[in-house]
Amino acid sequence: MRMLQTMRWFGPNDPVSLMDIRQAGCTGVVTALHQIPVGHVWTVDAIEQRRQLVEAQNGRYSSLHWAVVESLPVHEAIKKGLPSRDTYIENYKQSIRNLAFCGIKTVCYNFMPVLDWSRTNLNYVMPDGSRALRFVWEDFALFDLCILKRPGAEADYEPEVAQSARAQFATLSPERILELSSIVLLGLPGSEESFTLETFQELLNEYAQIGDAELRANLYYFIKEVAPVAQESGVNLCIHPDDPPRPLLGLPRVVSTEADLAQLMDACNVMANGITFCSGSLGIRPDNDLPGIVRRFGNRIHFIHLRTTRREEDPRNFHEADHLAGDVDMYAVVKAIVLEQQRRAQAGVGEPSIPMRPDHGHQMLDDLNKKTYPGYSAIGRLRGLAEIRGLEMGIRRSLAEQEAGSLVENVKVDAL
Ligand code: DNO
Repeated sequence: MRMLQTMRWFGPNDPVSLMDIRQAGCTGVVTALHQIPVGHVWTVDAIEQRRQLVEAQNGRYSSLHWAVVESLPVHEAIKKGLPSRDTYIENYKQSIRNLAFCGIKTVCYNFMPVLDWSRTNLNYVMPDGSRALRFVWEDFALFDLCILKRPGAEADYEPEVAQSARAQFATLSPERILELSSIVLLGLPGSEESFTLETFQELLNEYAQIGDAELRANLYYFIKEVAPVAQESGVNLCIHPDDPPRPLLGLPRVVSTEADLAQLMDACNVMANGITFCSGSLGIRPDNDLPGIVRRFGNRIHFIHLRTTRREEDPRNFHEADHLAGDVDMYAVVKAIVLEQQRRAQAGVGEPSIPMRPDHGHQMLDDLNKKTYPGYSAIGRLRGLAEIRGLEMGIRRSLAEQEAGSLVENVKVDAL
């Protein structure tokens, strides 16, 4: 009754193959129909085609199955609460029903306006020569103030940060300016497209009237519509937290803290309204108590991303650390997950084998010479998964031994 080990696969164009994922020790695959434009219905045909690709059996190799959709993206009209949102919500419901029909029952999504995750460096060199993803607040300020030149950006940065970003900008080569812009403007994970500065600014402008309260209301409106349909279809929805978990570029972010998660869970009190517990994103904030979140939201956690970052001297900066060597206490997190799984097994309610993927990994060894999706090279994730697998096994065994030990103790006491 271990966690279900999975890896993300971006589809047939992913340089990491299904065979690689199988040999990493996974049985589950996490994928999405990235080719379908956001907001369109995922038809049964399209889902089936992907499922067959993932689950194709040739009799010789161990089988894989499509365990989780990541992501079924939410159309911007829904996030903005536009009148057209109801049509997109109906489409979303239909995609959920179609996925359920094809036997795919776990669906991850996020509610970050315009952007998905944000970084400023995709090639940060670690002391061992491997490469990691990094976020530097001042570089982000530089992009915002000097490259994008977003109206009103000034107000979002301390004067020292703004000043030093400007000074640094003056020294940047055109190549680095281009590089930084393309990193921030990278489109959705799995897509080859990215925004231009102009289209990006237009998209930001559309949020001018949408603050924290409006975005929250739009999220709760959405979940109240879709979660009952998911519940009825036997599908578990699970929201991915914001990454990084704080407002950026003047855009609100409403899934960053435990209080945000609690409010969302309360907005529609059904099991299908669940959480993707991403230790990497939530763990960027020191005020998020990760094992506590697992304990408190236990039965609503339908999918797990395990990864950790390390905060730097300026705690707004971070880089992605080795899976067991960052700010997240991975031992405490995995222990809380194991206990939640045991609770489910004993209660006979919920799926004890929660799907988990090692989120991101360093680009290392042979992968340093390959072009892969940022964060999604094979070997770094394989390393992360192997470490987590060992940690999980150690925790299970020691819990079982403790329990057996206390049983023996009880027998001794009873015999006295
Ligand atoms: C980054 C991922 C996110 C995640 C989406 C889920 O690598 O963790 O892009 O897939 O936010 O909707």
